[in-house]
Amino acid sequence: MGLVFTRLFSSLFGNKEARILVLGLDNAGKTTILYRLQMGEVVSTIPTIGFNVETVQYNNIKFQVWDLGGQTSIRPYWRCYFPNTQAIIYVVDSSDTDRLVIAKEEFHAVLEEEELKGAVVLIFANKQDLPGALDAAAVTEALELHKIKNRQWSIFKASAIKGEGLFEGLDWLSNALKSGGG
Ligand code: G3D
Ligand code: MG
Repeated sequence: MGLVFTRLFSSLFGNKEARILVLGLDNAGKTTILYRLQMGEVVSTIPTIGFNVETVQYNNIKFQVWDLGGQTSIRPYWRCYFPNTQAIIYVVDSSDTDRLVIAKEEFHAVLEEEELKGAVVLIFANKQDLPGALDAAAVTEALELHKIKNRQWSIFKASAIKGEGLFEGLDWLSNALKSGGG
């Protein structure tokens, strides 16, 4: 996966600083995906403001990960991480049907952020290996993805544990970014 990643992303953005946010509820599989991609060292920071951000720097591209759905009081601090964000990778636990409503609300709240309005969105319907996991169509419906306006988005089923679907999603993302989104 490391080499694949290099092939897809090394030519993007030129030397411009770029950011890709990897977001979702806790336990969705974000950290697992980050390690799966083997882009480099994952640096975990706990800023004084109290939420954990994992960062992987890949050339000029910064991948940053944190959990949504916690205390609302820390939300304003998320905005420090919004400038220069070209893409959002939103990760959903497709088997956690109880929390899909929260996952939907958090997702749409993020999309409303002014500084993220140009960002391309890739959604991973993760944990497809688990029994009872909703398929991509059902996750699309649950997240109300049809409400997304004026941006490029796509959803891919994935199993971060098995390493399935990640390439397909990232391939789409790199093409979307090349074609001018983000
Ligand atoms: P987060 O970073 O979004 O909070 P993690 O989520 O990457 O820490 O993953 C949470 C748990 O889900 C982990 O299990 C991890 O192994 C598991 N997980 C991640 N992706 C998949 C997947 O595709 N399929 C399955 N079956 N499990 C997955 P543990 O037990 O380590 O807490
Ligand atoms: Mg994590």
